[in-house]
Amino acid sequence: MNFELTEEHLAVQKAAREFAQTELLPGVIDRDETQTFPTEQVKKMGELGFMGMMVDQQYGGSGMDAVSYVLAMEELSKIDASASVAMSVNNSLVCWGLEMYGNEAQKQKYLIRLAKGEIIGAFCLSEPEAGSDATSQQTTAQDMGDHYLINGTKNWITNGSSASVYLVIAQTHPEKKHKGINCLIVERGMPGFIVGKKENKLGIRGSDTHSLMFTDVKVPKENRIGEDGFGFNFAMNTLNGGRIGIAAQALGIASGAYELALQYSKERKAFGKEISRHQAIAFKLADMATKIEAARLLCLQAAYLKDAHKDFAHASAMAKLFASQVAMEVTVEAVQIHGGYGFVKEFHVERLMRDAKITQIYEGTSEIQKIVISRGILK
Ligand code: COS
Repeated sequence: MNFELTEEHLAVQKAAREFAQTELLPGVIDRDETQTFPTEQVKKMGELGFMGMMVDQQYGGSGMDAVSYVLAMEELSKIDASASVAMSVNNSLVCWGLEMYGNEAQKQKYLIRLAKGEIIGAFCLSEPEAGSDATSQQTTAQDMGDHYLINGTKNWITNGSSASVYLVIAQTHPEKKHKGINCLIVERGMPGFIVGKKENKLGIRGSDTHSLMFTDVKVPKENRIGEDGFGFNFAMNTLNGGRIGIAAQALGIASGAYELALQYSKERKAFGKEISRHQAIAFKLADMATKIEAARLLCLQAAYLKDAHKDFAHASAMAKLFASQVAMEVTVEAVQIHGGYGFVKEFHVERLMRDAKITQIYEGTSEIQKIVISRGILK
């Protein structure tokens, strides 16, 4: 067993760390306050190859492994989880799904530009009444011969208004239940497709989360991914990889908060010495560091299994379950270590605490991860 990162991994980590400091940190508090999508920053992330990290170079990607992806996600999420969720969705839900299951024409038409970050994508599974219970899709894709007609509403869609390409999951054959679901590639601007209201959120406020409405949206059959009825399996397989991205995001939020708390505790004095030299604080730091290291190992293990083409569904669910819990625990402690300063925006930790919560909810709640893990154990 080798725990060493390669030179290439270290270079990706360093590049992501520098990018986060120079490009994401300036303005991050303001973007959170004003709910502003980091448009320019995401464009630069595309130019640096962060938007299609694992996509083969022939399709415009960086051709890197999932371990590199985890390292980059951690570094970017330490500073700006709104930018990193745009990256995560584009990389693991949209690009990976298209590269793995799309046909050559779909890859040429959509994947190349998505992987280069020239455009970004969205993944549309959740509905007003189908979040965790994802097989209960109410959005329909009626088979009209050479095209489908999509009708319905999607909710909580990350990159909702900034995306150009949307992977929409919809029911074609209700009698076949989840075996009748399809995934269709929908383009922004197709008649009948409306981007609905933007959600005013607790955290990741720079990320644009929208509902989407579809009324008789005509989508050519060539935009279906895979065979008729493959859509639900497509969504599940894609989410397994997405969960590695969100686990790494949670890890980054935790380690970002921890680094700020560590620094603060070495500067702030109380009762005649730095607070880090009080055991009450030192023990908190010890607990935080240990949990973060455990979360990191779970994230890297899930990425390693994916890179080795082994089954990673169980490992990615464990990584997401644990890392998101660590993100909540560590950010709360980081605020506590900062005392009153932790409660104000300038010190960043209150934002990280707010951002942490969503990692226990999206791309499968913690309860869903426990379903995936327990089914794996018991099968
Ligand atoms: N990986 C791959 N395939 C999976 C899977 C996973 N983690 N979980 C379920 N599947 C497959 C099953 O193998 C089954 O396919 P087949 O019939 O071809 O064998 C199909 O999906 C349906 O599974 P199941 O019968 O277990 O359906 P259930 O409704 O009991 O449970 C869960 C499915 C709860 C696991 C699923 O609905 C889920 O993951 N929900 C959360 C969705 C989510 O993450 N939403 C967030 C929105 S995206 S931001």
